[in-house]
Amino acid sequence: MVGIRANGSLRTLGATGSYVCSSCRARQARRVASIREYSSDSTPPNLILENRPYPTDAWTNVPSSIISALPRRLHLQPSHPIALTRRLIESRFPGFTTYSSFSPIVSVQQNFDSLGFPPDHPGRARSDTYYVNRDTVLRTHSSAHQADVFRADSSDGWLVSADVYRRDAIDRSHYPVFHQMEGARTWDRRRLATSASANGDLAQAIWDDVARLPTHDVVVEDPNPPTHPERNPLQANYHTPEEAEAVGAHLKRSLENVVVEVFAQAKRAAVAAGDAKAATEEPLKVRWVEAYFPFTSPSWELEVFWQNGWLEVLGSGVVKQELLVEAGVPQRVGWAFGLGLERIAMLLFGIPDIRLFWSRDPRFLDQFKSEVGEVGKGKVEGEGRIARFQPFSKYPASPRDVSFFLPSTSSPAGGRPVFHENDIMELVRDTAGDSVEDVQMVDEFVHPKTGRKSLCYRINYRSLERTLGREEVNELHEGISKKLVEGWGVELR
Ligand code: FA5
Ligand code: MG
Repeated sequence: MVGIRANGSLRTLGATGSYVCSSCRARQARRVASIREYSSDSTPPNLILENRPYPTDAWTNVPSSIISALPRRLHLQPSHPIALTRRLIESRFPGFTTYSSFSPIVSVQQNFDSLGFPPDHPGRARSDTYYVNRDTVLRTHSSAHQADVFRADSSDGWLVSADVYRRDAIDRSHYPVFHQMEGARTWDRRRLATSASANGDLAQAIWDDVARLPTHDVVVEDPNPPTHPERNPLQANYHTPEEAEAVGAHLKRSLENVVVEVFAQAKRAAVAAGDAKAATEEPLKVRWVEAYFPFTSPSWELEVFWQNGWLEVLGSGVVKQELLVEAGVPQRVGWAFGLGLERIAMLLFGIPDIRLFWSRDPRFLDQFKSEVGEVGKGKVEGEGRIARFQPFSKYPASPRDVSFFLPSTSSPAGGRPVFHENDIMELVRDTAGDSVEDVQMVDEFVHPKTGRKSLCYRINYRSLERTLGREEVNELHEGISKKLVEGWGVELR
């Protein structure tokens, strides 16, 4: 599915219904068709997840590497950069109720249906989502909890932090497990009607709250109208244009304040680490772009200029009123956002590679521990600290190519799953784990005589923790090649 971005570029719809970034788009364009033969004997009758058995079926596609990541919950580990980032953002939303221990195993209803994803939405595809079975998935976003929290929680503001799972590429900013924070702020029309302030005028009451938010002096690029009839429509059955505009203004100021604070702290940490360049760095650049999500309208994404490019940090919008009606709170009106904690943590700590968050190496983890005192021989760990990441070493890279012909049958016959680039990513991840820095397609052609498709992927082996031996890399690479042949029926070239 393709859409037009505010800046005119084309975008495709991604796993959570948002439009995806240009690098993601390039990867998606490389979808190639072939048939995957699922050997039923390789899937056990049950998957044990979080100590509970889940029956498997033809939809099951959760590999062991993902199952072993389930207990990690980096957002809850004391002094882990993801947890420190969570706490820093939470501190920008005083009075909000916080949740951070909802199970990542959710129903298809929670992850997709409750948010209004149409049945044929590409985000539901098995190439993008980990299915435990037909009805159960590993949540692909923290929005999976929106409806439940709106139903159960009567507070005006709440935040949900969560580990989320997506079949995705392998590179420095993508990992199949990452962490999101969801947030929402709503206003209760009924309560407003009986309160003296703003004379029951919802838009005015929201503007009064905007005036109470802290201000900042960062210039934000925001050429977008409050709503747009085609690109970003008003929910005209439910909201007046004035109400939608006020909600959008409150949303934008609240989230700009988060990013401004993150950058202020990042700069402080860099200066403290003796990074003279940081002190004179060009000012923070931030912009809002129009977006699309099935569960908000109008919708926007916030991007930050970082390392020579625009980095998308969050998606957001005015909550679809149908969702609030369905959740039993039709009187509430407001905004929601979903933010990538790794993306923010990479900015905050200067962490260059997303795999580092998964490291158990004390040379990484100890950098963010605060030592508040000493008891006996050992140090007592405090709440952690925002410190500039100091790389401990850059080990050499070992690139290896794998070239192969896909099987000649190329139509997804019999309802079997279609081969997708994410399948190679997962095979590499499952075989070589975090010893792979990135995987890129370097060549693709169709044989003029046989019509068969050939692909070549470059797998860049590089550990974050040590130098990999030549033999070791060869062994990993042979393992991957072998699994491509056995699992997918490809012919190596
Ligand atoms: C969503 O996930 C929506 N649920 C966000 C939302 C919530 C919109 C509430 C409206 C209301 P998206 O797929 O764009 O949207 O992801 C949100 C953020 O998660 C991104 O901006 C990015 O910061 C982060 N993110 C997405 N994919 C990855 C990934 N593979 N690795 C690391 N971070 C990611
Ligand atoms: Mg997005």
